[in-house]
Amino acid sequence: MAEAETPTRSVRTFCRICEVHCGLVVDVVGEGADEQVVKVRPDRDHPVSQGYCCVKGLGLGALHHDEDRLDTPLKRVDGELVPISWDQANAEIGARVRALVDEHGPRSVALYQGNPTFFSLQHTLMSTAYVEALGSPNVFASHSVDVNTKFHVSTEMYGLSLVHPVPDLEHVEMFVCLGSNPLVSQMSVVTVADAAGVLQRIEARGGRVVIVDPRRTETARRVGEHLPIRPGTDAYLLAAMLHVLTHEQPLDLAPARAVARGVDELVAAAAPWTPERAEAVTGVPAAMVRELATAYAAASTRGGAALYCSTGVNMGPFGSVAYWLIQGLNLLTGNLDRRGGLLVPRGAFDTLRLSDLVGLGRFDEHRTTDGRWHRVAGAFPVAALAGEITTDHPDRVRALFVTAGNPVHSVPGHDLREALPHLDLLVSVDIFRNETAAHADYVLPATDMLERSDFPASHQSLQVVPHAQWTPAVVEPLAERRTEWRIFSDLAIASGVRPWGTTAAHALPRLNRLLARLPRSPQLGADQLLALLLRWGRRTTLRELKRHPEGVLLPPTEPGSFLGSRVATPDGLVDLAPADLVADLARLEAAEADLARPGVLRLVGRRDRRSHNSWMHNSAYVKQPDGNGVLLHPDDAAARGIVEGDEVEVSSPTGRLTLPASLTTDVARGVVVVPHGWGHATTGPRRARALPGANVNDVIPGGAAHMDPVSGQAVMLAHEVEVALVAADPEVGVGVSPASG
Ligand SMILES: Nc1nc2c(c(=O)[nH]1)N[C@H]1C(S)=C(S)[C@@H](COP(=O)(O)OP(=O)(O)OC[C@H]3O[C@@H](n4cnc5c(=O)[nH]c(N)nc54)[C@H](O)[C@@H]3O)O[C@H]1N2
Ligand SMILES: Nc1nc2c(c(=O)[nH]1)N[C@H]1C(S)=C(S)[C@@H](COP(=O)(O)OP(=O)(O)OC[C@H]3O[C@@H](n4cnc5c(=O)[nH]c(N)nc54)[C@H](O)[C@@H]3O)O[C@H]1N2
Ligand code: SF4
Ligand SMILES: [Mo]
Repeated sequence: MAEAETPTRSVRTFCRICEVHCGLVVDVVGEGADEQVVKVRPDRDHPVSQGYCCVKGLGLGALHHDEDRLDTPLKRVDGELVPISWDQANAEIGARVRALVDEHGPRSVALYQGNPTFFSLQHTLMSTAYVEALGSPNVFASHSVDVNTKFHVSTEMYGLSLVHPVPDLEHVEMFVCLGSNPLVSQMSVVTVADAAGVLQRIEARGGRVVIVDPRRTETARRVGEHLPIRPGTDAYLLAAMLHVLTHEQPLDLAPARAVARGVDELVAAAAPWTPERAEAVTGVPAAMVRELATAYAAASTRGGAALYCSTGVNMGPFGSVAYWLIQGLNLLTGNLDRRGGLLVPRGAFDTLRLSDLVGLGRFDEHRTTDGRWHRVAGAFPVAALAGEITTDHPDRVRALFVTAGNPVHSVPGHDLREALPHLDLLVSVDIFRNETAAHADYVLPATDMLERSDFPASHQSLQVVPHAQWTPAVVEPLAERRTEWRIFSDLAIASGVRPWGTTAAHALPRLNRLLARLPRSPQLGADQLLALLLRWGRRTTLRELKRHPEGVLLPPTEPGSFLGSRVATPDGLVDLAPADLVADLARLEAAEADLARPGVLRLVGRRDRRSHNSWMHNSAYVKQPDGNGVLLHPDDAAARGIVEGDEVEVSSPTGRLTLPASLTTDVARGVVVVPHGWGHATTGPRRARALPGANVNDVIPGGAAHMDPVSGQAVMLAHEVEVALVAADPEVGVGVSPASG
C-alpha cells in the first residue's frame, strides 16, 4: 500500500486553542491530498510547556479530518446552503460589498472577530485590514464578551490596551486569584503552562494561594484556600482591602507617588468601604478581609505578592472598577514591576509598541452611531452590534463578516439573532457551520491551525516565561479550505480596495512597501511580514525560529524595566485615578442594597477541560461532557422541591431554558451555575447537535442596559434568575409537573 511506503513525518508546532500555546509534535503520513495526521503528541523539547498539554490539543488531528468541516464555499439559495466556487463567492460578495459602500458609505460594512482570530497573527491583521481598507471603523470583537474591562483600564492607567502586568508565578509568595479556574481554563491574559501545577509549586515553596470564587472549583479543591464570594461583588472586596491597607494601616505611599499620579484619589475611593460594609454585600467576613489584606501587604515586603483576576470578575457588573483596584493595590504595595510580584514582558517584538503603531493600543475618535461606545483595543463592543444593525441612522451596518466567531451563541440575549435578518449580507468565515452560519448568506471554509503557518503575536507580552515559536503549515489545506490571510485579501481585491491599506501600513512605511508586493503568494506574505516584525524587535529572527522549531527562550523579563520607562501615558506616570473609573464608583453605592438582598439566585458560568466555548463539541477525539446542566445548593433546591437529576427551568426576564439539576455544597446558597457554549440542537455540526444542552445566553440579558458603562464589556455574570422544577428525574419516578411558558 502506498501509505505504508511513505515515511512518517513529524512536525513541531504549537496548539492555538487556549493561551498556553503548548508545544506539539504532529505525525503525518502521505503526501499532498493524501496527507493524514495520524497522531498529535506533546512536545517534551518545548522550552516552556516541556511536554505539558491537554486532550484538546491532542485532538487537533481529528479536528483537521473532521468530516463535518467546511470544505468548500457555500451560498444560501432558496434557504439552503449550497456549494459554489471560490471565484463565484469572491465575485459575488465583492460586488455586493462594493455596491453597499458606494450607496451607503463604508460604515455599512462590519467585521466580528471571534476568539480564535487572535491566536493567528495573519488572521488578525488581514481581517482587520479588509474593513479598514474599505474605510470602515466597524470592527467588533469577542474581547468585549471577555476582557474589554482589562483592555479599557490598561489603556487609561498605562497608556496602552495590551499592558497587563503578569504575575511572576515562579517567584511569587502570595497569589490571590479572583474569578479564574486555572486547572480547567489555564487562565487568561497570562501565558503559563500547567497553571494548576504552577500554583501548587507556590504552596510547595511555602507560599500561599487564595482562590476567590463563588464555587469551590476544581482548582480550589486541588490547591490553596477557597474564599467564597457572592457573585458580582469582587469590587467591594477589593475596595475593602484597599481600605484596610490605606485607612486602617500606615502604608508608605511615597514610592507610589514617584511613579504614578492620582494616588490620593485612589486612596480616597476606598474611604467608605470598611470591611464591615463590604461584608454585607460580598458575604466575606470582615475579619477575613483584614487578614487577607494584611497578609498580602506582609508578603509584599518579603517575596512579593500578586492579585490577579479573570473572566469571573471581568464579566461581572463592576469588571472595570475591579481591575483598576487590582492594579492600584498591586502598585501601592510595591508589587508592580518587581521580582515575585508582577512583571511587564516585552515579547519577541515589543507587542506593546507594535499595538501602538498599528492603532490597537489607544482610544481613537470612532464612536458607535449613537455616540455611546468607543473602540477598546481597536474594536467596538459586540453587545452594541445589534443596535448598529437595526438603527435608523444612515450609517447603519448592512453587511457583516463574522470570522472565527459564533456571536449568535456567545453574546448574551436575543438582540443580535433578531437583528441579523435586517442585514443585506452576512458572511461567516469558519471551519464549521455554526449557529451564526445558520443565518449567513455565504459561508467560507477557513484552514485550521495545522494548515497554516503562524506566530502567537497577541500573547507575546503576557508570557510568564518569555519565549518565541514559529510554526510552518504542518499539512496542506484539505479540499477548498483557505487561510484567512488569503480569504480577506481576495475579498478586498474583489471589493475594489487594496488589502494593504491598513493602519499598520500607514504607520510603518516599510511594512507598507512589503505589503504592496503581496498577495501573489499569500502564505509567503504572512511570513515575510513576520520576519520583518521580528527583525524590528531584535530579540530573535524568523531564521532562528526556523532552526529551532521547538521554540526558543527569550531573555527573562527584568524587574524594574517598566515603571518610569515603558509606561505609555503622556507623562510616563501610571494613572491611578482615571476619571471615568472614579465616577463609576457611584454604581457600587447604588447597587449595594440590591446585591445584599437575601434569597436571590444569581447565575454564574463554568468551563470544562474537554470543551472550548461553543466549538469543541463536535470533536471525534475528545469525549465531550453529556451537555450542560445546572448546579444548585441543596437548600436552594429543597426550597423548590428539586432533587438531584430533576429537569429544572432556569428563567429570567430574557428567557428560559430547561436542563438537569445537580446539587452540590461546592456552591453557596444563592449561586446557580450553568456553563456556556452549549445547545446545538437545531444547527451546528452533527455530533454537537446530538448532544443535549442549552445556550445559557438565552437567559442572560443583552444590549446596552447590560454593559459595563466604562468599557462596553457585556455583563454576563450575577444576573438574577429563578429556578423551578419542570419534571422529576424519570429514573426516580416521581410525578411530573407541567412546564411553564
Ligand atoms: N477547557 C477550557 N479552557 C478554556 C476555555 C474553555 O472554554 N474551556 N476558554 C478559554 C477562554 S476564551 C477564556 S477567556 C479563559 C477564561 O479563563 P477563566 O477566567 O479562568 O474562566 P473560568 O474557568 O470560566 O473561571 C471563571 C471563574 O469565575 C468564577 N466566578 C463567577 N462569578 C464570579 C464572581 O462574581 N466573582 C469571582 N471572584 N468569581 C466568579 C466562576 O465560578 C469560575 O470558576 O479560558 C480559556 N480556556
Ligand atoms: N454566557 C457566557 N457567554 C460567553 C462566555 C461565558 O463565560 N459565559 N465566554 C465568553 C468568552 S471568554 C469568549 S472568548 C467568547 C467566544 O466567543 P466567539 O469567539 O464568538 O465564539 P466561539 O464559541 O469561541 O467560536 C469560535 C468559532 O471559531 C471557529 N474556529 C475555530 N478555529 C478557527 C480558525 O482557525 N479559523 C476560523 N476562521 N474559524 C475558526 C469555530 O468553529 C467557532 O465557530 O464567548 C463568550 N461568551
Ligand atoms: S487547549 Fe490544551 S493543548 Fe491547547 S494550548 Fe490549551 S492547554 Fe495546551
Ligand atoms: Mo475568552
